[in-house]
Amino acid sequence: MSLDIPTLLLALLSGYLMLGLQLLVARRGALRQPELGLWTWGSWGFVLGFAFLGARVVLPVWVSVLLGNAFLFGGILLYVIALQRFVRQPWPAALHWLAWLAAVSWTGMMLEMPLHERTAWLSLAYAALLFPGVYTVFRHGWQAEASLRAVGVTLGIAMIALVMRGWHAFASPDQYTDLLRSSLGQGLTFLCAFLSLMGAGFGFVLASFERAAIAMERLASHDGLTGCVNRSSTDDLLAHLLERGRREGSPVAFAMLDLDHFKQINDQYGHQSGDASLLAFASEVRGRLRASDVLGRMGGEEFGLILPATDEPGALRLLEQIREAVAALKVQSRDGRSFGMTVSAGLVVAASDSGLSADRVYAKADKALYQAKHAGRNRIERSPVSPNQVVDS
Ligand code: GH3
Ligand code: MG
Ligand code: MG
Repeated sequence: MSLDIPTLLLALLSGYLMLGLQLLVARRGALRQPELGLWTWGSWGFVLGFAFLGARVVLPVWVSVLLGNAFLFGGILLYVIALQRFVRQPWPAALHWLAWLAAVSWTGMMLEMPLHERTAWLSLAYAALLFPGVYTVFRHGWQAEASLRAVGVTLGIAMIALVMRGWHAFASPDQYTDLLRSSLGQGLTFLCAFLSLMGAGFGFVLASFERAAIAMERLASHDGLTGCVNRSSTDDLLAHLLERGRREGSPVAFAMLDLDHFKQINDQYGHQSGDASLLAFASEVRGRLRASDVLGRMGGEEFGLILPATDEPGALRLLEQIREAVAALKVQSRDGRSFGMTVSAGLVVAASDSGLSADRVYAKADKALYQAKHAGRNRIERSPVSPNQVVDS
Protein backbone atom coordinates (compact mmCIF):
# COMPACT_ATOMS: atom_id res chain seq x y z
CA MET A 1 0.00 0.00 0.00
CA SER A 2 1.20 3.52 -0.67
CA LEU A 3 -0.19 7.01 -0.22
CA ASP A 4 0.03 9.25 -3.22
CA ILE A 5 1.48 12.60 -2.13
CA PRO A 6 -0.04 14.73 -4.95
CA THR A 7 -3.49 13.32 -4.05
CA LEU A 8 -2.84 14.07 -0.38
CA LEU A 9 -1.74 17.60 -1.24
CA LEU A 10 -4.93 18.14 -3.21
CA ALA A 11 -7.08 16.69 -0.41
CA LEU A 12 -5.38 18.80 2.26
CA LEU A 13 -5.59 21.91 0.10
CA SER A 14 -9.34 21.36 -0.36
CA GLY A 15 -9.76 20.65 3.36
CA TYR A 16 -8.01 23.85 4.41
CA LEU A 17 -9.94 25.76 1.76
CA MET A 18 -13.18 24.52 3.32
CA LEU A 19 -11.94 25.35 6.81
CA GLY A 20 -10.97 28.85 5.67
CA LEU A 21 -14.38 29.38 4.05
CA GLN A 22 -16.22 28.07 7.12
CA LEU A 23 -14.22 30.38 9.34
CA LEU A 24 -15.02 33.27 7.04
CA VAL A 25 -18.74 32.54 7.29
CA ALA A 26 -18.59 31.97 11.08
CA ARG A 27 -16.85 35.31 11.53
CA ARG A 28 -19.59 37.09 9.60
CA GLY A 29 -22.08 35.70 12.12
CA ALA A 30 -21.84 35.62 15.89
CA LEU A 31 -18.13 34.76 16.15
CA ARG A 32 -16.19 37.97 15.86
CA GLN A 33 -13.30 37.11 18.17
CA PRO A 34 -10.02 38.50 16.76
CA GLU A 35 -8.29 35.17 17.61
CA LEU A 36 -10.59 33.40 15.20
CA GLY A 37 -9.56 35.98 12.60
CA LEU A 38 -5.92 35.00 13.14
CA TRP A 39 -6.82 31.33 12.81
CA THR A 40 -8.62 32.15 9.55
CA TRP A 41 -5.50 33.83 8.19
CA GLY A 42 -3.46 30.85 9.35
CA SER A 43 -5.74 28.52 7.39
CA TRP A 44 -5.30 30.62 4.26
CA GLY A 45 -1.55 30.33 4.90
CA PHE A 46 -1.95 26.53 4.71
CA VAL A 47 -4.01 26.76 1.50
CA LEU A 48 -1.30 28.86 -0.16
CA GLY A 49 1.47 26.67 1.27
CA PHE A 50 -0.01 23.47 -0.17
CA ALA A 51 -0.77 25.24 -3.46
CA PHE A 52 2.88 26.30 -3.80
CA LEU A 53 4.23 22.89 -2.75
CA GLY A 54 2.03 21.23 -5.37
CA ALA A 55 2.94 23.82 -8.00
CA ARG A 56 6.47 22.40 -8.29
CA VAL A 57 5.29 20.74 -11.48
CA VAL A 58 5.02 24.17 -13.10
CA LEU A 59 7.23 26.39 -10.94
CA PRO A 60 11.01 26.16 -10.35
CA VAL A 61 11.47 23.78 -7.41
CA TRP A 62 13.27 26.37 -5.25
CA VAL A 63 10.32 28.78 -5.60
CA SER A 64 7.86 26.03 -4.68
CA VAL A 65 9.90 24.88 -1.67
CA LEU A 66 10.63 28.36 -0.36
CA LEU A 67 7.16 29.85 -0.78
CA GLY A 68 5.32 26.65 0.10
CA ASN A 69 7.16 26.25 3.38
CA ALA A 70 7.09 29.99 4.15
CA PHE A 71 3.29 29.98 3.98
CA LEU A 72 3.00 26.75 5.98
CA PHE A 73 5.35 28.14 8.67
CA GLY A 74 3.23 31.32 8.68
CA GLY A 75 0.05 29.26 9.07
CA ILE A 76 1.44 27.42 12.07
CA LEU A 77 2.66 30.63 13.68
CA LEU A 78 -0.73 32.31 13.25
CA TYR A 79 -2.39 29.29 14.87
CA VAL A 80 0.00 29.53 17.80
CA ILE A 81 -0.51 33.29 18.18
CA ALA A 82 -4.29 32.79 18.03
CA LEU A 83 -4.13 30.15 20.77
CA GLN A 84 -1.94 32.29 22.99
CA ARG A 85 -4.27 35.26 22.62
CA PHE A 86 -7.28 33.03 23.25
CA VAL A 87 -5.93 32.07 26.67
CA ARG A 88 -4.54 35.60 27.19
CA GLN A 89 -0.92 34.48 27.41
CA PRO A 90 0.59 36.14 24.34
CA TRP A 91 4.30 36.05 23.64
CA PRO A 92 5.83 39.15 22.03
CA ALA A 93 4.84 39.16 18.34
CA ALA A 94 8.46 39.91 17.38
CA LEU A 95 9.51 36.56 18.86
CA HIS A 96 7.11 34.67 16.60
CA TRP A 97 8.11 36.50 13.47
CA LEU A 98 11.78 36.11 14.27
CA ALA A 99 11.18 32.36 14.50
CA TRP A 100 9.34 32.51 11.15
CA LEU A 101 12.20 34.44 9.55
CA ALA A 102 14.74 31.94 10.92
CA ALA A 103 12.71 28.99 9.63
CA VAL A 104 12.32 30.52 6.15
CA SER A 105 16.00 31.49 5.94
CA TRP A 106 16.99 28.00 7.01
CA THR A 107 14.73 26.55 4.31
CA GLY A 108 16.58 28.74 1.80
CA MET A 109 19.92 27.44 3.05
CA MET A 110 18.77 23.83 2.79
CA LEU A 111 17.75 24.01 -0.89
CA GLU A 112 20.89 22.13 -1.99
CA MET A 113 20.57 19.41 0.63
CA PRO A 114 19.49 15.88 -0.29
CA LEU A 115 15.69 15.74 -0.12
CA HIS A 116 15.48 13.31 2.79
CA GLU A 117 17.68 15.53 4.97
CA ARG A 118 15.75 18.65 4.03
CA THR A 119 12.43 16.93 4.75
CA ALA A 120 13.71 15.73 8.11
CA TRP A 121 14.94 19.15 9.22
CA LEU A 122 11.84 20.92 7.89
CA SER A 123 9.56 18.50 9.75
CA LEU A 124 11.46 19.10 12.97
CA ALA A 125 11.25 22.85 12.37
CA TYR A 126 7.46 22.56 11.99
CA ALA A 127 7.27 20.57 15.22
CA ALA A 128 9.38 23.18 17.02
CA LEU A 129 7.18 26.04 15.79
CA LEU A 130 4.10 24.13 16.90
CA PHE A 131 5.46 23.41 20.37
CA PRO A 132 4.53 26.80 21.95
CA GLY A 133 0.93 26.23 20.84
CA VAL A 134 0.75 22.78 22.45
CA TYR A 135 2.49 24.11 25.56
CA THR A 136 0.08 27.06 25.76
CA VAL A 137 -3.01 24.83 25.72
CA PHE A 138 -1.68 22.29 28.21
CA ARG A 139 -0.20 24.90 30.55
CA HIS A 140 -2.74 27.74 30.37
CA GLY A 141 -5.79 26.50 28.45
CA TRP A 142 -6.67 23.26 30.20
CA GLN A 143 -9.06 24.98 32.63
CA ALA A 144 -10.54 27.19 29.90
CA GLU A 145 -13.22 26.03 27.43
CA ALA A 146 -13.38 22.22 27.35
CA SER A 147 -13.17 22.12 23.53
CA LEU A 148 -9.77 23.79 23.74
CA ARG A 149 -8.41 20.57 25.26
CA ALA A 150 -9.29 18.74 22.04
CA VAL A 151 -7.32 21.42 20.16
CA GLY A 152 -4.31 20.82 22.43
CA VAL A 153 -4.45 17.06 21.99
CA THR A 154 -4.83 17.31 18.19
CA LEU A 155 -1.94 19.75 17.96
CA GLY A 156 0.09 17.38 20.13
CA ILE A 157 -0.65 14.53 17.69
CA ALA A 158 0.41 16.79 14.79
CA MET A 159 3.65 17.57 16.59
CA ILE A 160 4.39 13.90 17.25
CA ALA A 161 3.62 13.06 13.60
CA LEU A 162 6.04 15.77 12.46
CA VAL A 163 8.80 14.47 14.73
CA MET A 164 8.15 10.95 13.38
CA ARG A 165 8.32 12.29 9.84
CA GLY A 166 11.70 13.83 10.66
CA TRP A 167 12.93 10.58 12.13
CA HIS A 168 11.47 8.55 9.23
CA ALA A 169 13.14 10.76 6.63
CA PHE A 170 16.52 10.29 8.31
CA ALA A 171 15.96 6.53 8.68
CA SER A 172 14.53 5.81 5.20
CA PRO A 173 16.23 8.17 2.74
CA ASP A 174 15.12 5.98 -0.18
CA GLN A 175 11.50 7.02 0.42
CA TYR A 176 12.37 10.70 0.12
CA THR A 177 14.09 10.89 -3.25
CA ASP A 178 11.15 12.76 -4.75
CA LEU A 179 8.55 14.57 -2.65
CA LEU A 180 5.76 13.77 -5.05
CA ARG A 181 6.63 10.07 -5.18
CA SER A 182 4.18 7.68 -3.53
CA SER A 183 5.33 6.09 -0.29
CA LEU A 184 3.46 4.78 2.75
CA GLY A 185 5.75 6.12 5.50
CA GLN A 186 6.08 9.66 4.26
CA GLY A 187 2.46 9.75 3.11
CA LEU A 188 1.19 8.68 6.54
CA THR A 189 3.30 11.12 8.55
CA PHE A 190 2.46 13.96 6.14
CA LEU A 191 -1.27 13.19 6.27
CA CYS A 192 -1.37 12.68 10.03
CA ALA A 193 0.48 15.94 10.75
CA PHE A 194 -1.54 18.24 8.52
CA LEU A 195 -4.87 16.50 9.05
CA SER A 196 -4.47 16.89 12.82
CA LEU A 197 -3.70 20.57 12.33
CA MET A 198 -6.89 20.89 10.31
CA GLY A 199 -8.82 19.07 13.04
CA ALA A 200 -7.41 21.53 15.56
CA GLY A 201 -8.96 24.29 13.43
CA PHE A 202 -12.45 22.83 13.79
CA GLY A 203 -11.78 22.40 17.52
CA PHE A 204 -10.77 26.05 17.76
CA VAL A 205 -14.06 27.12 16.15
CA LEU A 206 -15.90 25.01 18.75
CA ALA A 207 -13.88 26.58 21.58
CA SER A 208 -14.78 30.04 20.25
CA PHE A 209 -18.46 29.04 20.12
CA GLU A 210 -18.21 27.70 23.65
CA ARG A 211 -16.72 30.96 24.84
CA ALA A 212 -19.46 32.99 23.12
CA ALA A 213 -22.16 30.74 24.61
CA ILE A 214 -20.72 31.06 28.13
CA ALA A 215 -20.52 34.85 27.72
CA MET A 216 -24.15 35.00 26.58
CA GLU A 217 -25.26 32.80 29.45
CA ARG A 218 -23.44 35.08 31.88
CA LEU A 219 -24.92 38.16 30.23
CA ALA A 220 -28.40 36.74 30.72
CA SER A 221 -27.89 36.03 34.42
CA HIS A 222 -25.41 38.68 35.58
CA ASP A 223 -25.20 42.44 35.78
CA GLY A 224 -22.55 43.76 33.42
CA LEU A 225 -21.35 46.60 35.67
CA THR A 226 -20.91 44.95 39.07
CA GLY A 227 -20.72 41.27 38.10
CA CYS A 228 -23.52 40.50 40.60
CA VAL A 229 -26.31 38.13 39.56
CA ASN A 230 -29.21 40.09 38.10
CA ARG A 231 -32.70 40.53 39.42
CA SER A 232 -34.36 37.53 37.81
CA SER A 233 -31.54 35.19 38.87
CA THR A 234 -31.72 36.58 42.42
CA ASP A 235 -35.49 35.92 42.48
CA ASP A 236 -34.92 32.34 41.31
CA LEU A 237 -32.10 31.78 43.79
CA LEU A 238 -34.14 33.18 46.68
CA ALA A 239 -37.05 30.83 45.91
CA HIS A 240 -34.65 27.91 45.56
CA LEU A 241 -32.75 28.66 48.80
CA LEU A 242 -35.97 29.21 50.79
CA GLU A 243 -37.13 25.79 49.65
CA ARG A 244 -33.83 24.24 50.62
CA GLY A 245 -33.96 25.97 54.01
CA ARG A 246 -37.40 24.43 54.56
CA ARG A 247 -36.10 20.97 53.69
CA GLU A 248 -32.96 21.26 55.76
CA GLY A 249 -34.63 23.02 58.69
CA SER A 250 -32.40 26.10 58.52
CA PRO A 251 -33.35 29.79 58.39
CA VAL A 252 -32.64 31.97 55.35
CA ALA A 253 -31.84 35.64 55.80
CA PHE A 254 -32.60 38.14 53.06
CA ALA A 255 -31.64 41.80 53.07
CA MET A 256 -32.40 44.61 50.68
CA LEU A 257 -29.56 47.12 50.55
CA ASP A 258 -29.93 50.55 48.99
CA LEU A 259 -27.27 53.24 48.73
CA ASP A 260 -28.30 56.48 50.41
CA HIS A 261 -28.81 59.65 48.40
CA PHE A 262 -27.19 58.01 45.43
CA LYS A 263 -28.76 60.51 43.08
CA GLN A 264 -26.67 63.20 44.76
CA ILE A 265 -23.47 61.24 44.04
CA ASN A 266 -24.42 61.16 40.36
CA ASP A 267 -25.35 64.82 40.38
CA GLN A 268 -22.24 66.04 42.21
CA TYR A 269 -19.53 63.75 40.83
CA GLY A 270 -20.97 62.50 37.54
CA HIS A 271 -22.53 59.25 36.38
CA GLN A 272 -19.16 57.53 35.95
CA SER A 273 -18.31 58.18 39.60
CA GLY A 274 -21.73 56.77 40.42
CA ASP A 275 -20.81 53.61 38.50
CA ALA A 276 -17.44 53.46 40.26
CA SER A 277 -19.14 53.64 43.66
CA LEU A 278 -21.57 50.84 42.69
CA LEU A 279 -18.56 48.71 41.76
CA ALA A 280 -16.69 49.59 44.95
CA PHE A 281 -19.78 48.83 47.02
CA ALA A 282 -20.38 45.46 45.35
CA SER A 283 -16.77 44.31 45.74
CA GLU A 284 -16.69 45.48 49.37
CA VAL A 285 -19.80 43.43 50.16
CA ARG A 286 -18.73 40.39 48.14
CA GLY A 287 -15.40 40.33 49.97
CA ARG A 288 -17.28 39.65 53.21
CA LEU A 289 -19.56 36.85 52.01
CA ARG A 290 -19.35 33.08 52.22
CA ALA A 291 -19.30 31.08 49.02
CA SER A 292 -22.95 30.11 49.55
CA ASP A 293 -24.17 33.71 50.02
CA VAL A 294 -25.60 35.58 47.04
CA LEU A 295 -25.39 39.29 46.25
CA GLY A 296 -27.77 40.28 43.45
CA ARG A 297 -28.26 43.66 41.84
CA MET A 298 -31.99 44.23 41.89
CA GLY A 299 -31.75 47.40 39.78
CA GLY A 300 -30.16 50.84 40.06
CA GLU A 301 -28.44 51.16 43.44
CA GLU A 302 -30.49 48.44 45.08
CA PHE A 303 -29.03 45.07 45.99
CA GLY A 304 -30.49 41.86 47.40
CA LEU A 305 -28.40 39.77 49.78
CA ILE A 306 -29.34 36.13 50.39
CA LEU A 307 -27.69 34.44 53.35
CA PRO A 308 -28.62 30.75 53.56
CA ALA A 309 -28.44 28.98 56.93
CA THR A 310 -28.10 32.31 58.75
CA ASP A 311 -30.09 33.38 61.81
CA GLU A 312 -31.02 36.92 62.74
CA PRO A 313 -28.06 37.75 65.01
CA GLY A 314 -25.66 36.38 62.40
CA ALA A 315 -27.28 38.37 59.60
CA LEU A 316 -27.38 41.54 61.70
CA ARG A 317 -23.70 41.16 62.58
CA LEU A 318 -22.74 40.86 58.93
CA LEU A 319 -24.98 43.73 57.83
CA GLU A 320 -23.56 45.97 60.56
CA GLN A 321 -20.03 45.14 59.36
CA ILE A 322 -21.07 45.93 55.80
CA ARG A 323 -22.71 49.19 56.84
CA GLU A 324 -19.56 50.32 58.67
CA ALA A 325 -17.23 49.22 55.87
CA VAL A 326 -19.30 51.04 53.24
CA ALA A 327 -19.37 54.21 55.33
CA ALA A 328 -15.56 54.04 55.51
CA LEU A 329 -15.14 53.50 51.74
CA LYS A 330 -13.59 56.26 49.69
CA VAL A 331 -14.14 56.57 45.95
CA GLN A 332 -12.20 58.89 43.65
CA SER A 333 -14.09 60.91 41.06
CA ARG A 334 -12.49 61.47 37.65
CA ASP A 335 -11.36 64.95 38.62
CA GLY A 336 -9.60 63.58 41.70
CA ARG A 337 -12.22 64.45 44.33
CA SER A 338 -12.72 61.81 46.97
CA PHE A 339 -16.17 60.99 48.27
CA GLY A 340 -17.92 58.43 50.43
CA MET A 341 -21.34 56.80 50.66
CA THR A 342 -23.62 55.08 53.12
CA VAL A 343 -26.06 52.23 52.78
CA SER A 344 -29.39 51.36 54.38
CA ALA A 345 -30.70 47.83 54.71
CA GLY A 346 -33.94 46.03 55.46
CA LEU A 347 -33.61 42.53 56.84
CA VAL A 348 -35.98 39.63 57.06
CA VAL A 349 -35.14 36.18 58.34
CA ALA A 350 -37.39 33.39 57.12
CA ALA A 351 -37.42 30.51 59.61
CA SER A 352 -37.58 27.06 58.05
CA ASP A 353 -41.24 26.70 59.07
CA SER A 354 -42.31 30.27 58.27
CA GLY A 355 -43.98 29.26 55.00
CA LEU A 356 -42.95 32.61 53.49
CA SER A 357 -42.80 32.76 49.71
CA ALA A 358 -39.98 34.58 47.92
CA ASP A 359 -42.38 37.40 47.06
CA ARG A 360 -43.41 37.83 50.72
CA VAL A 361 -39.78 37.77 51.87
CA TYR A 362 -38.94 40.38 49.27
CA ALA A 363 -41.88 42.60 50.26
CA LYS A 364 -40.99 42.38 53.96
CA ALA A 365 -37.34 43.27 53.32
CA ASP A 366 -38.44 46.16 51.12
CA LYS A 367 -40.73 47.45 53.86
CA ALA A 368 -37.93 47.23 56.42
CA LEU A 369 -35.65 49.11 54.02
CA TYR A 370 -38.26 51.82 53.68
CA GLN A 371 -38.31 52.13 57.47
CA ALA A 372 -34.50 52.37 57.54
CA LYS A 373 -34.65 55.22 55.02
CA HIS A 374 -37.44 56.90 56.95
CA ALA A 375 -35.51 56.61 60.22
CA GLY A 376 -32.57 58.58 58.82
CA ARG A 377 -30.61 56.18 56.53
CA ASN A 378 -27.17 54.57 57.15
CA ARG A 379 -28.92 51.98 59.32
CA ILE A 380 -30.40 48.51 59.34
CA GLU A 381 -34.01 47.71 60.15
CA ARG A 382 -35.48 44.27 60.78
CA SER A 383 -38.81 43.18 59.54
CA PRO A 384 -41.09 42.47 62.53
CA VAL A 385 -41.60 38.76 62.98
CA SER A 386 -45.23 37.70 62.78
CA PRO A 387 -46.52 35.35 65.52
CA ASN A 388 -46.52 32.22 63.36
CA GLN A 389 -42.87 32.78 62.47
CA VAL A 390 -40.17 31.24 64.58
CA VAL A 391 -36.84 32.95 64.08
CA ASP A 392 -33.80 31.04 65.26
CA SER A 393 -31.85 33.46 67.36
P1 GH3 B 1 -32.39 57.16 48.77
O1 GH3 B 1 -31.43 57.48 49.85
O2 GH3 B 1 -33.79 57.45 49.18
O3 GH3 B 1 -32.24 55.79 48.26
O4 GH3 B 1 -32.10 58.18 47.59
P2 GH3 B 1 -31.41 57.86 46.24
O5 GH3 B 1 -30.97 59.14 45.63
O6 GH3 B 1 -30.35 56.85 46.42
O7 GH3 B 1 -32.58 57.17 45.43
P3 GH3 B 1 -33.27 57.52 44.08
O8 GH3 B 1 -34.14 56.34 43.78
O9 GH3 B 1 -33.92 58.87 44.14
O10 GH3 B 1 -32.11 57.62 43.01
C1 GH3 B 1 -31.43 56.51 42.56
C2 GH3 B 1 -30.48 57.01 41.52
O11 GH3 B 1 -29.64 55.95 41.06
C3 GH3 B 1 -31.16 57.54 40.30
C4 GH3 B 1 -30.46 56.90 39.13
O12 GH3 B 1 -30.05 57.85 38.18
C5 GH3 B 1 -29.25 56.26 39.76
N1 GH3 B 1 -28.83 55.05 39.06
C6 GH3 B 1 -29.55 53.94 38.80
N2 GH3 B 1 -28.78 53.03 38.15
C7 GH3 B 1 -27.56 53.57 38.01
C8 GH3 B 1 -26.34 53.11 37.42
O13 GH3 B 1 -26.22 52.00 36.90
N3 GH3 B 1 -25.28 53.94 37.45
C9 GH3 B 1 -25.36 55.19 38.03
N4 GH3 B 1 -24.28 55.96 38.03
N5 GH3 B 1 -26.50 55.64 38.59
C10 GH3 B 1 -27.59 54.85 38.58
MG1 MG C 1 -30.87 54.92 47.11
MG1 MG D 1 -33.24 52.94 45.24
